[in-house]
Amino acid sequence: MRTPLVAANWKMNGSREFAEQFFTALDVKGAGCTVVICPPYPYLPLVAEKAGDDIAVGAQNLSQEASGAFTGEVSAAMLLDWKVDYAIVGHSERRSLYGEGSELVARKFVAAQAAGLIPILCVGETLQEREDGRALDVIAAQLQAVKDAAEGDIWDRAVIAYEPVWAIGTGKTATPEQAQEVHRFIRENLGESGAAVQILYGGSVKAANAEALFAQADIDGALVGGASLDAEEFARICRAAG
Ligand code: G2H
Repeated sequence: MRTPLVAANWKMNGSREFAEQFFTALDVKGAGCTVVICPPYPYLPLVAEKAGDDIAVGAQNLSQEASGAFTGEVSAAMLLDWKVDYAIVGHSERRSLYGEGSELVARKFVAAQAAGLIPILCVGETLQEREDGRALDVIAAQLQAVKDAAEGDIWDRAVIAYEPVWAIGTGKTATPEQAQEVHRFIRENLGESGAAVQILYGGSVKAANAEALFAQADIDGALVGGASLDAEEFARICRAAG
């Protein structure tokens, strides 16, 4: 039995005032799922304070390095100092806009786990890759990079988010059946560990489409971008998952 999980990815949005108002408006009591808020780095302390014990905090990225001369980077240990539990790694915006390849993403995954954070590993294909019939091969390769870099039972302390690149921030959501097909594939790809891993769907999730997505057998929740900036809408998505 997997606990549903809904994570808010604020991306580079928000302000101190926004974060304060968000928590005033957010009511996820009794939602029946794990709720994670991933704000931009500067708001992590404020979000950690506001989140209290019932809501978890995540970072949107982290360094693969532990410490040293890496200007502008933030390590896993620093995130732990701020009561951060989760870290998104390999979001498609990091892959496409900041040149993060699967090997680097795998190093970030390892760094997160080594420090005690739970990585939320994002995988997903572009529209071209889907149209070429290569979606599942691309996702298998993204997973393989992590398997090659990490040792031991890595999937019992990890979350996976399937985010088809063509559905991110575009308003186009994968149909529940399209998403389910990929989620099932990911679970099977992980072998015995697959049954227990939380696999989230991401890509234009909103309250209006959440229920149909969560009704699928292998969809355990969502990584929510745009709709997570509205506390009431986000709470509705959390309740649909629970
Ligand atoms: C995908 C998602 C959250 P959105 O990037 O990671 O964003 O819901 O805006 O498509």
